[in-house]
Amino acid sequence: MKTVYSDLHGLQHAEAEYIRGKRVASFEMPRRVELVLERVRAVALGPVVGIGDYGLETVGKVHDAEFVTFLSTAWQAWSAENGEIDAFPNAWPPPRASRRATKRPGAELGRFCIDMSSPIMAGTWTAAKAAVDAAVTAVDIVAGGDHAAFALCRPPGHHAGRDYFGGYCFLNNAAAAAQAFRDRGYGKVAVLDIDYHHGNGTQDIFYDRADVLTVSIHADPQVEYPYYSGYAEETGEGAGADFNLNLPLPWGTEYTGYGAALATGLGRIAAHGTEALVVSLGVDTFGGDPISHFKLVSDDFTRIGQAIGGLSLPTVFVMEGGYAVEEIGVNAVNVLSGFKA
Ligand code: SP5
Ligand code: ZN
Repeated sequence: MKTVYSDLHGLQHAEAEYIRGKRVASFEMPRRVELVLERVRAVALGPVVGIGDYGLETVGKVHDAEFVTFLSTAWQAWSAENGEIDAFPNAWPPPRASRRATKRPGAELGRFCIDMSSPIMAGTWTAAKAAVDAAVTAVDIVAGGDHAAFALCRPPGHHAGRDYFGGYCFLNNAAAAAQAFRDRGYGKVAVLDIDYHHGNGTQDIFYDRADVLTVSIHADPQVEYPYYSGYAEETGEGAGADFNLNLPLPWGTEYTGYGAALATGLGRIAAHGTEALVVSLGVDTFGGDPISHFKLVSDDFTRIGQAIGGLSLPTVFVMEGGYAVEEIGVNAVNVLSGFKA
């Protein structure tokens, strides 16, 4: 399996985030994917290739134009006012407030940002765009005849919606991959999100569409980020009714419970008549993850990969979360090795 990688990801290197009132070192860091790359090489998973430049066409199909303009110019506006300091929102629009644009960068951040974990810095846009390009490059590798490919990208993407960013995510790499499959003639596409957190952004982007089925297995949002979505009753709307499946699981979930939910999700993907699959590959379901509460062990990731491989679908894996940095390489690559076996 080919791995798609660009070192432009390193331009996103947040110093800090805010968790429960505390300013702490960012859990999302460049070293995460560097260690996955090391593991890819150590097990000889396959060739490592660079990214193509796909411009803004696919991005524009999964994100609103106003949002894309904001994100690509946010640092320029913020740093002109505040200097070289990581950008966080300083206010959010309350319910029923005006959605109109303001003249202040900190207020503009509040219009598009959903949390205090995702600072914008000088290289954020370049890094986020390179991550999308990695995901779309992986789609082209599969469209070109490979059975599967791995987009080893960061910053992650699945919390980024049509017009918002957060949860360490700025542009939705997996959604761009799913859309790219559609644009290359795959009629029915599915996204399987196995990150510990609900893929709220991916759900948002495809919520009213039947051509891209979204399935997410994640921690119960009543107690876990992103809190305001990921519930089982969210099943899609309009043409997309019944094309979104959320499988929330309790804290403490081990492979017994996880594997059952995975089988349910894979069954739904098969029933969809899926022609191409995008996997949002988060490994923050690992028992040793510092911000999560599932109890998977490293061998469980191999079993997850085997189960996904059982679908025998053209598949693009897109890297998402996973913060047990020392084990992230083994865990992520176990999924890929299990898929191949
Ligand atoms: C891509 C991805 O995995 N994003 C995750 C963003 C999670 N941000 C909120 C983290 C909340 C941590 N909960 C407290 C744990 C403190 N030990
Ligand atoms: Zn996550």
